[in-house]
Amino acid sequence: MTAPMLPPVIAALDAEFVLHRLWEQADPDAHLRTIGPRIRGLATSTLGGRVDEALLARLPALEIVASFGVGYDNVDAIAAAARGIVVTNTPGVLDDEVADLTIGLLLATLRQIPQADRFLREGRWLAGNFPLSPTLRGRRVGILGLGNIGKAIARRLEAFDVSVAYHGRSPQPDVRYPWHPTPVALAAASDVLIAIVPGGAGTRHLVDAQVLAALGPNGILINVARGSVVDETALIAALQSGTILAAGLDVYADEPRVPDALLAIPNLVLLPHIGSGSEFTRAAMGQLVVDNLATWFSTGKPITPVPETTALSGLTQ
Ligand code: NAP
Ligand code: 8YV
Repeated sequence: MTAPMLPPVIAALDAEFVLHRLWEQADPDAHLRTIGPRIRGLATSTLGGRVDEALLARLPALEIVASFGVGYDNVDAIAAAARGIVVTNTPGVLDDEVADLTIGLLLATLRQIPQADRFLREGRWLAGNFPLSPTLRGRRVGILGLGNIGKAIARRLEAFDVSVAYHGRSPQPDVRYPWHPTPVALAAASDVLIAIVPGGAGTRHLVDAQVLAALGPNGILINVARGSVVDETALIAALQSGTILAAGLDVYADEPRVPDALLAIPNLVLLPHIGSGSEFTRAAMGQLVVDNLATWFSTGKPITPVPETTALSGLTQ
């Protein structure tokens, strides 16, 4: 295990396997030199550093990388596949939690809920009412990445009586929301843009200055995907200049470091990557890490292999 996971996950893996805790080693590099050739399974997360070709080369007996989180941009899954190593993630068990948080972040951004809380605590209500806020009423919402979580967000938005459209690399035949062929086209047709695509090279800066300009001066950006998906410099400029109205962020380019320029912007709600961060959902994600490892070593079939390594796992998805 590269970084600490929840105590029940550690206990479950301890019970079934010989668990090496890399983060507890005074010299992790020297420890890897000693135990690396014997390691058959790796439990990791975004906190555990990148699982790349260099690390995989030090683990010649590795069969499986079980990553905590549905996004697995922390793992070079193509390099793993080339070495015959299965990679698993934790899809499905966090969709509702992340979708709930996204709606909360959207409403907090529009109705300025954190700003209103600060206003009251600072005693400013005594001097006059909190200013009127923007509204969700009448807004068109564009979802960038209509996957499992994007669909859970869309279902919730229907109850708020707003229209939904989406962009992905191709239209989904069984989806009735309108599809737009580019992020710019989706932004131009939206007053709220919600990013919930995977991170990595394929989606780097998908939301750039051009997309923000298309979203326009009444536009709201919500990013619950990965920091790499949004050009942070362009976003700072867009918020400072009024190119867009406001934003809500759960993810950043260089977590947990958040640029001072973002911290100084008032029309911005900032969360510390808590999309899936309830005890209930993190426990379910941890259990799926355990189950993937246990099932792999008992049956040779993981539960949730990522697409890049599905062919290795004897499963079709
Ligand atoms: P998913 O079911 O695989 O959906 C991903 C969607 O993104 C798909 O609909 C896919 O559509 C689209 N997509 C992929 N590459 C794209 C590209 N280059 N351009 C446009 N669209 C693209 O994944 P999910 O479970 O919904 O999770 C999505 C992501 O959310 C995760 O990978 C993670 O980064 C992020 N996440 C964040 C948190 C948080 O705490 N903030 C929590 C969970 C997940 P097409 O294949 O049609 O393009
Ligand atoms: C995780 C996430 O908490 O699942 C994801 O992709 O971003 C979060 O749910 C994070 O990956 C923890 O490592």
